[in-house]
Amino acid sequence: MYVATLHPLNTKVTGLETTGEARFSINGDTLTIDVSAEKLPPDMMHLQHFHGFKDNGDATCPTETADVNHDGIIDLIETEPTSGTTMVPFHDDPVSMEIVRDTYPKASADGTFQYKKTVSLKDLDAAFAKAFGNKDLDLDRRVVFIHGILASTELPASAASLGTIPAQVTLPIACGEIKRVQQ
Ligand SMILES: [Cu+2]
Repeated sequence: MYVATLHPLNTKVTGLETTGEARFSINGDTLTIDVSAEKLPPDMMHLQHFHGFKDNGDATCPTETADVNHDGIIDLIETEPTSGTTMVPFHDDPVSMEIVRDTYPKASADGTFQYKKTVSLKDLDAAFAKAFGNKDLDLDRRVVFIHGILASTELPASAASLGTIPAQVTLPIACGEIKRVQQ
């Protein structure tokens, strides 16, 4: 069993103290991913993934110092030095490894969501190895991010994102380091 306690990020932008917990339970060949979160920007879909380093360095959550352009925002690109890159998505089909997909969890009107997905660990390991060349997920060296603020939220042009995806979609709003725990 692995657990990440999710702490808020970019609270000045969201006006919210987004928190949550991600749990990873391994039972034989199955991996069950549970994420619960609250105080999210409501009524919208939130991207969520684990991020990490291809070379298996230890990913950590960004702090205020990650805001290297001093625009008051820790954008997705600014998380890369501490947290690595986007690795495995938590939507309807994590094994697909597709990052752009419209089946991530949607926060309810009260700003919460519950996500639960069980996948074949063998299939996920194989997809992960194909994408990143690692044979093991190495969960305890990864971090979980929840992303996304309301599309109507104004951001400075300096808030960077991936490709053509609006920065509102990828802005990190919660992060947690995954730790191994005894069952
Ligand atoms: Cu992510």
